[in-house]
Amino acid sequence: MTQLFIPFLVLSLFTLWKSPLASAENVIVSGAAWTDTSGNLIQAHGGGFLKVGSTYYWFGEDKASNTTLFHDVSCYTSTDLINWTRQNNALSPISGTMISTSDIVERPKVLFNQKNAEYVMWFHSDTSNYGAAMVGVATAKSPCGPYTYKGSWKPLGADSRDMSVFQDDDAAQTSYLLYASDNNQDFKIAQLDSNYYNVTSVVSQMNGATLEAPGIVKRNGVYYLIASHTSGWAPNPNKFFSASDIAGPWSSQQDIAPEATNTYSSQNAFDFPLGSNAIYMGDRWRSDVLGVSRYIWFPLDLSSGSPKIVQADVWSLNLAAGTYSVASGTSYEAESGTISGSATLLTGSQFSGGKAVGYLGVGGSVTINNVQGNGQGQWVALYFANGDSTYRNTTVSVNGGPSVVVDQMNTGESTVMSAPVRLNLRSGSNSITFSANQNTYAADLDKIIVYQQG
Ligand SMILES: *[C@@H]1O[C@H](CO)[C@@H](O)[C@H](O)[C@H]1NC(C)=O
Ligand SMILES: *[C@@H]1O[C@H](CO)[C@@H](O)[C@H](O)[C@H]1NC(C)=O
Ligand SMILES: *[C@@H]1O[C@H](CO)[C@@H](O)[C@H](O)[C@H]1NC(C)=O
Ligand SMILES: *[C@@H]1O[C@H](CO)[C@@H](O)[C@H](O)[C@H]1NC(C)=O
Ligand SMILES: [Ca+2]
Repeated sequence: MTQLFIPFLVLSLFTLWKSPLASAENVIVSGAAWTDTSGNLIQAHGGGFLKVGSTYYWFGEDKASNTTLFHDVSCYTSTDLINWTRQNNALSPISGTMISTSDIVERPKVLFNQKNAEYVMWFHSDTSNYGAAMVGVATAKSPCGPYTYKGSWKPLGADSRDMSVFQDDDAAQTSYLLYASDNNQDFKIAQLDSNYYNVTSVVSQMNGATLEAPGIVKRNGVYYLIASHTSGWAPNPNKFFSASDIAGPWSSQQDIAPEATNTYSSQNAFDFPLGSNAIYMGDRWRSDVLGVSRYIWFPLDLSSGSPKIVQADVWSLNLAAGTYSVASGTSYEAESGTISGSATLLTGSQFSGGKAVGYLGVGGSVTINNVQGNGQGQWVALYFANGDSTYRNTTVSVNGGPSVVVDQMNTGESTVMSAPVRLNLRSGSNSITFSANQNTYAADLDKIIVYQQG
């Protein structure tokens, strides 16, 4: 007994000692539940980002209430873009105004106005049925504020729904409002006045473009406009346009990711410069439970002159060098596992190895054996296809232990995409079982990729 007891005690102490470190992240894992340094889900949807000195600020919609109605604009700080600490709310509801708890405040973006040494927040300001189509502006003397609300209006008298702002790199730091106008039909770029309090004139207009969720990143003298089309909360293939002048002419639209992935099931929120490249920062909205919508961040590779998302399950940043690094892992095919119950081998060219396992759940499961672990907690990406129009989910059990549930977004039947789960694999061989004891069907499992990082 003593021989058994001591290793157990050592293991428990190790686990206890290990757990605070496990919550400190070094890597970006899109689609995981991102928590702040207090362990709470990060509530900063439709985000805006700003760097002040060596601190990064993330402003966004607090959707903890799961509704579209205005709760707060949150403010988080970080020195590494990975560990985020929640600060005071930057903007809170004011009853009797256009930013009450029965109104809409979305896509908050903040600019620093050098002339007035003032932070200016712009946001989509609307009524609950999105009928007002306005922008709102608020100002503060420090990045997180709290901000003083100045008002909401239709820029130059026209609609403005999904929007962002862009600050140019000229001496005057000329800035612009980018917005879906005229009932989301025309996309406009309007110059801001020198205070950043209002727009002065439209400098570029793309009629009938039906764009929303815009962002501009400028690299090497070229402006890249990234935006989605309009499909409500559902993702669509986001596009880019380029121009050597912000007034255009803009190139015709091109893809930033394979069309079938619908931008890896996300919508653009912000495009952050990183060296000669950028970071695509998007939202994977869950319209049914908005507060658990996930953040999808990927490197946006600009080396070819055409921004392309680099799909990376696990990746890291070197901010000082302005570079990123994509982790590689070890793949295990689902079809090589032990299939039981109603689970069935599927054949299809979309699958790695031409095969996947379907009918997981409702008595069907697959166990992937001999999965090498490092005993330190690590990320595992599940690659699957879900042909439904809604989410599925799968249970995951390691070495016969308790199951965790992983959400599986709709991908389309012929498109395989991944969702991450952090598993405690023991050092050496492990068996991982998918969908045992689950009374609904999971997505079709193609393979898993096991990463060393946790
Ligand atoms: C996040 O913070 C933890 C704890 O301070 C640290 O170990 C980790 O390296 C940080 N991540 C990055 C990317 O700096
Ligand atoms: C929002 O939905 C999530 C997921 O279902 C749930 O955990 C959370 O409690 C909900 N929040 C509120 C305020 O109901
Ligand atoms: C913004 O500017 C327009 C004219 O360009 C003006 O009509 C409008 O009143 C201004 N709005 C605010 C809030 O200053
Ligand atoms: C899993 O998905 C099914 C629908 O396929 C749903 O009924 C169930 O609530 C989901 N379970 C969890 C834990 O999300
Ligand atoms: Ca496969």
